[in-house]
Amino acid sequence: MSSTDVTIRGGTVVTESTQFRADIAIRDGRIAAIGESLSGGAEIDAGGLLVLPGGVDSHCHIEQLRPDGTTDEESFVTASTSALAGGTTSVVTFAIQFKGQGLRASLAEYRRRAETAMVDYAFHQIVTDPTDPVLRDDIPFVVEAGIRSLKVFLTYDSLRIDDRGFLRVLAAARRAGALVTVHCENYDAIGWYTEALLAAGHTGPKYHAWSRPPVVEREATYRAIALAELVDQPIQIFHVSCAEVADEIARAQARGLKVWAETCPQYLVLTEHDMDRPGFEGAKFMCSPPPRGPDAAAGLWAHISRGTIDVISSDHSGYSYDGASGKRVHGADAPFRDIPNGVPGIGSRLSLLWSEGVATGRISPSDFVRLTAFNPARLFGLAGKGQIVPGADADLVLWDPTRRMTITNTVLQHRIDYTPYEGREVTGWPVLTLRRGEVAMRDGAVLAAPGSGRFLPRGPYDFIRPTGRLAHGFDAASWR
Ligand code: DUC
Ligand code: ZN
Ligand code: ZN
Repeated sequence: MSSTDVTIRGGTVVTESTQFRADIAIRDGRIAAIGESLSGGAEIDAGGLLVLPGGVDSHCHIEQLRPDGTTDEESFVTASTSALAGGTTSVVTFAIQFKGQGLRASLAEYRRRAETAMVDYAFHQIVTDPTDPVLRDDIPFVVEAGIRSLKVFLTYDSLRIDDRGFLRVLAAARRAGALVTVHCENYDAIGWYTEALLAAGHTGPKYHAWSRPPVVEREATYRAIALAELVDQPIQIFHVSCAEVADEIARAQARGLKVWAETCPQYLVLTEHDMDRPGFEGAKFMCSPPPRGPDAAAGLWAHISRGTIDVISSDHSGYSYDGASGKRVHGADAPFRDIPNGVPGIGSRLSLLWSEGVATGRISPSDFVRLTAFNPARLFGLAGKGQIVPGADADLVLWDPTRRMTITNTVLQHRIDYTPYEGREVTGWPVLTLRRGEVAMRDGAVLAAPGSGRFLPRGPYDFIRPTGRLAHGFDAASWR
């Protein structure tokens, strides 16, 4: 009698380093065996398909709390639905600190909300107000609770911290043992430039890109790296939009600093010209940093190939186009400064990257697995995720590399009322998603039950260990 629950038969397994024909046996939600002629349990025919690790989206904003008590429009149920439909089985999303408050209450509320998720989930803790009690008590508390990454913003009025605050967060992260992720744009430069643009009557969505050109992101990236070096704290630079920024990161990596980088499909397939569509339509493509000029994608692909960029996440941050709290919250003709930033992308991430990356020959299937599942899982300490090895969680996607699809908002199944990729043809599509051995999506039908996702508490892991390199050997971080 077999104790196998599910066998996937006849597929081509793609891992972060190789691909080979094999069957996969699953028991108790985990991969039990990989080999030839396996059988037992429910058998799933993967003939002609690739078997990939379920996608790990390490940067997506889901049901994020807002200071007025409301949340982002995308709920844990709708975001999970879109994720599973698109082949993603785990996410890292954001618990936020509101200025003037600590971390614990909003984390508790966020954990409660996440209980409806159908994907497995972890959190980054956003720190906006690094007071003494937050640094001394709350950061160690959230790290102990399994949140091993912090996020800081170097811009946005309600979120930004200044350089002193950033240094204090870096030091607290090092003491507690957490990675720090950074949104790098220069707050004062954007504010100054924005005032000048508005005064000149340049108010439409396209001027969003003008208000924060690459130099603004490059300067903040350089500064983030330099301050992290001073503290000897590992960091990940989020949403790198162009080669000028990636160049800074490559220089730091070449010097042996623990700096990793992420980009997102919007920087590979959209351009700033998308924000120049008639009327208010350009608002659909507004995110920060903004999509850049037509040559930017080629520069990013070069850095992906060189290994500067480790992760491709969605930065899913949906604001609907027509909804009351979406892109038009300040009116249908609001100046760019008042239009919420963010584009939806949790469900389109994998198909866009396969189509633009693998189908075009820019990257291999194993590169794809590394960028979308293996690396995000390793860099954020998600044990058991992003790998096809015995003992790993049986999060698997049966992927049809030849399937041609037209992306529409309906196909993506998120709550946001648009996708910036509407009408785009892609090659490569997920046909079945298994989450911990359960069929969570088959042919676009999402079958997972709300609440079936699990919280992924994270312990200490290698990437967050400092290098031990300190100027003059003096460790300011240990003095708070
Ligand atoms: N930029 C962010 O920093 N977060 C969410 C969306 C965006 O565009
Ligand atoms: Zn950001
Ligand atoms: Zn983000």
